[in-house]
Amino acid sequence: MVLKLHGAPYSTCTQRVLLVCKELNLQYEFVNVNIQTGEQKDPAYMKNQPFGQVPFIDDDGFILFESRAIARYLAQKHGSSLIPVTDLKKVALFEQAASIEQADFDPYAYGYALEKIFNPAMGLQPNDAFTEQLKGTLEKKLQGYEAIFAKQKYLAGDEITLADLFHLPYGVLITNALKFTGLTDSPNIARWWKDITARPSWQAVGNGA
Ligand SMILES: N[C@@H](CCC(=O)N[C@@H](CS)C(=O)NCC(=O)O)C(=O)O
Repeated sequence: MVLKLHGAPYSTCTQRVLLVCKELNLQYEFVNVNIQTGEQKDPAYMKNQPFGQVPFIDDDGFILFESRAIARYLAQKHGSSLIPVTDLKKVALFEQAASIEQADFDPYAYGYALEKIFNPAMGLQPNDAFTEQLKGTLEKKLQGYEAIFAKQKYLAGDEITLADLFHLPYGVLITNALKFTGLTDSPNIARWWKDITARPSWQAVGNGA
């Protein structure tokens, strides 16, 4: 049975999985979940995603949620070099890179987007002091990225991995919608960012495929 991806096309977490489906050239059926009307909170939906969020996959009856876990599962299942599995040191460097994204990038990029995009869309006022703090912390964290990219092409070494791709949905959102310059104004980060945003997989997802 073809892989089913339950998600919302413009949700960043769904995009993270779509991107990997495109990278791997997978056949999949997209099952649209209307998060505007709260379909993700239906009890039937929550049997598959107990937190009432998108996305989840149904791979021939195997249900999996959490966008990064789905990406890792699909990449490993299809033997992709986007996730190293045999060389212990490469695996460790990949885990380091994946942790950087989740600890040093996502909380601040997501928080910034929440305060300035998602909350205002629901009629909530952004907390300006908190927003500045999130943005400032993200800029500071990116100095660490600049130091890493002065020595290597990608976050886990000289080969691209899922850890790089995981940055795309929120990185592009804050760059485009909030004119955040942290991913484009330092030479080595800018080189990395240009490289990963130009990938055909992201071009397809960013254009709504
Ligand atoms: N850590 C989860 C986060 C999932 C998540 O936050 N999904 C958002 C869309 S990006 C969502 O479903 N929002 C609607 C809601 O929470 O009701 C993942 O990566 O899959």
